[in-house]
Amino acid sequence: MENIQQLIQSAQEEIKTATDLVAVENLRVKYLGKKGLITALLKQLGSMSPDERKQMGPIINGAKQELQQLINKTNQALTTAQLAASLAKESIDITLPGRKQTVGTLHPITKVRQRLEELFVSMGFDIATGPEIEDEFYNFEALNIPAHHPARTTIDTFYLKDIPYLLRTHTSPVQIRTMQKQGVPIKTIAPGRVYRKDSDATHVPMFHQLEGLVVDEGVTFSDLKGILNNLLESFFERKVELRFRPSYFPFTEPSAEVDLQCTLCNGKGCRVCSDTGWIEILGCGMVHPNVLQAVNVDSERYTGFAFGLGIDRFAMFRYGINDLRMMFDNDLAFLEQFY
Ligand code: 2NL
Repeated sequence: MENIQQLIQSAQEEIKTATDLVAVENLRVKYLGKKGLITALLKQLGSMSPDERKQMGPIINGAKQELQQLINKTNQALTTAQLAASLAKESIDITLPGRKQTVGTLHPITKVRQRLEELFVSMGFDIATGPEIEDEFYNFEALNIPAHHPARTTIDTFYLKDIPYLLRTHTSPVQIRTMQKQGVPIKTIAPGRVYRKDSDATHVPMFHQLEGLVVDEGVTFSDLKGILNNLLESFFERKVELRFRPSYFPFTEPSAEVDLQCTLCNGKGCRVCSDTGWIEILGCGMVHPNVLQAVNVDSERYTGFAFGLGIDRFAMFRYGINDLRMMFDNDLAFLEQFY
């Protein structure tokens, strides 16, 4: 009898001081499980005398019920406490602003290339593309650049290892291929990536070029001036003042470099134009007869003009960026400004 009271009391103590659900379950097994201590007492009832059973029955059964209730209550309390603790830990600040969904944007160079393409297409040009890995015939020979020309040295050109190929240094080979395939007359542009080794603090070894080529009977330098004037006024959305300065390229004769009057200072000279009043924007000229002959075009009957411009430079003009390298740093904070 006293033993039973003691057993019940220690069971209650243990359950009350249990700190987690597992401990409570272990105590339930210990006292009320199949081989539990209270269960064992219940089993003993069967072998008792009727009097004894009458006295002990209610006590043991009562103890069982009481312990079960205590276990239930403890389980509930522990569950609630655990939930409260995890809620406190996982609490979120509902006053925080939502997360913005961002949408990708086209690279500024891509946007400027597309803009130039649209303008040329509106003037009746086709768009041609070609391989970035070329051979010496298409990149140099056909363009009247002889074997010992400095442009052909390994100093300027990326040559592939062990095979007679190189990374194109301009998109002219695309024009050569197009003339070879489609013949003349031709009126086409070739935009794309080109590679030159001369990288330094302000030059990267890859840049984007757009070349134009028009060959037909009776094409003159005046046609070239007309096309370029038209293009540049459309691109800059204003009247432009151009200056054609004599220059030299192996693939054109005569050749010229085209300067745009600086609009920041109206030709007076400032930082942007290095105090010259003019900004160099492209190179051009009349296609050299040797170039036409290289692709079996009759250079007595046909004449043509060609030009080449740097898309990256045009992007800088359009967006007022003064450091080309920003274009290639892949800094989203910078790139996202040009939507
Ligand atoms: C520049 C100058 C130029 C050409 C590119 C060309 C192409 C053929 C025939 C003749 Cl197929 N010429 N291209 C002509 C003159 C200048 O580029 O400063 N580019 C960045």
